[in-house]
Amino acid sequence: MNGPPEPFKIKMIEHVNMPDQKKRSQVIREAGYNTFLLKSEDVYIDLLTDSGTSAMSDYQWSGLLLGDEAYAGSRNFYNLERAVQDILNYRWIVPTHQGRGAEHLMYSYLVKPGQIVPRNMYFTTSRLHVELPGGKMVDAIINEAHDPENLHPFKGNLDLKKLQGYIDEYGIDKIAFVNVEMNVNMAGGQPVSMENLRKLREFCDEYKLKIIIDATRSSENAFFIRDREKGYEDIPIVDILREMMSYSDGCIYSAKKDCLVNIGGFLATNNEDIYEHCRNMVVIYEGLHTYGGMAGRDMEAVARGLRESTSYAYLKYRINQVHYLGDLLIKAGVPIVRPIGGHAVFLNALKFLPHLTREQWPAQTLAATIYEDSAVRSMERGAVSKGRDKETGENIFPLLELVRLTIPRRVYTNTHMEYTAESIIRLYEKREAIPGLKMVYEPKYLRFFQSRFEKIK
Ligand code: P70
Repeated sequence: MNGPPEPFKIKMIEHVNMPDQKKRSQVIREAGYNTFLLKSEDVYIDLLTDSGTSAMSDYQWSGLLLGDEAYAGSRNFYNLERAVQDILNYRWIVPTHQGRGAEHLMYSYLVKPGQIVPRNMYFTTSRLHVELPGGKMVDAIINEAHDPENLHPFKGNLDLKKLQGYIDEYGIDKIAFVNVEMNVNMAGGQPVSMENLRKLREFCDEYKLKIIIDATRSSENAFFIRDREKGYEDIPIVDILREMMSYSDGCIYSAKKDCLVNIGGFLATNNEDIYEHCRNMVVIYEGLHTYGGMAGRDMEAVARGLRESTSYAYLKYRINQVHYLGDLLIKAGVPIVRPIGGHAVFLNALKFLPHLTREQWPAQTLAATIYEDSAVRSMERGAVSKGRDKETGENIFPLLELVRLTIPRRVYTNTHMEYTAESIIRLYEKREAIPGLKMVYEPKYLRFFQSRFEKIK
């Protein structure tokens, strides 16, 4: 058997379409070879993202009917507050419509113009919310994370020597805070170890630096700590999460991932100043501090989902499914990021399509080609996502030029994984015949969402 069986059964299904070859070629051309611009009804298996795409449990769905839609003081807010206190061990929470709402409130308070924010690899929205108040995000992840084949078990770890280097170079006053992402998305879903968090806390205490966690995929990170780190083998996921968060001054959380909901987010902290400021700001940008852009029913689903995400049986099944897909590809020799991460399998497009130049956008090309072959939708995570250098205006070509096959939680079966793997293996066998793309439209912000391409003849 391929890992543990699902710790649930299916109660309701959603029909999906399988467009034929002619239709697939037509719609991907019309979408400017950008998978973000495809209509969902033209997608058979949607691996664009694990964000907001999970299947909720009957316990979560039933919670929706208990939504208290009062403008102020909804009971569901207090349920969410209690869940965050119990599981993440923070005293105060400010709800937001989704993760970037929390990033906006937290980072616009903590970042002053000219300051830098070291982080274990950038994330697109996080970097933008550091830049908008005049800051700059700088990379502080260990070098192993930039090598798709390095098998380090905690490739999300921060490099304290790099942090020291930034302090020496910029001066301590120029560091706004240290940002730690759990199960680092852009590195391939790679975890941070507890030992690294502990050492980081000691390091930051010496300099009185704040640590803010991007806790978006923290339950999955906790699973890897239990599975890979000595001394945590038998520790409940909740206890691991509480310890992880105890090394921080606060977190932002996109509930659309590990909390198993379609919409929602929050920030949480034990720092009274951060709480006071964000609770003030939330009413300007999101909504009253007891709903922050979410309906009461959404907050209930987040509260219940956060609790469900701490089930070890669920996490084991979840991460095992991601690894099932990755292992099928490894067996066929397809180049992917290793170790296989928590939420997605990342194809190494530079190795998959070595005949393309970086300006022919190998990852964008591969994502479009996979759709054309099988109606499986994936996402570019390379130079198009990385964008341009703010000072020079030139394209930045990161070492990682990847296609992300992101697995929604509790949605697809292993047969769907096999179908996906077969398409990619088929393409790998005829990879030399795959032509590149040229960019014909580029928006100013977060260009990967809306840029358009044409096939190079
Ligand atoms: C994804 C999504 C969202 C995200 C995240 C981390 C580590 C914050 C957020 C923002 C959605 C996405 C966003 C931008 C580009 C592509 C995809 N990640 N921190 O698919 O949260 O979306 O709720 O505002 O991964 O990885 P939210």
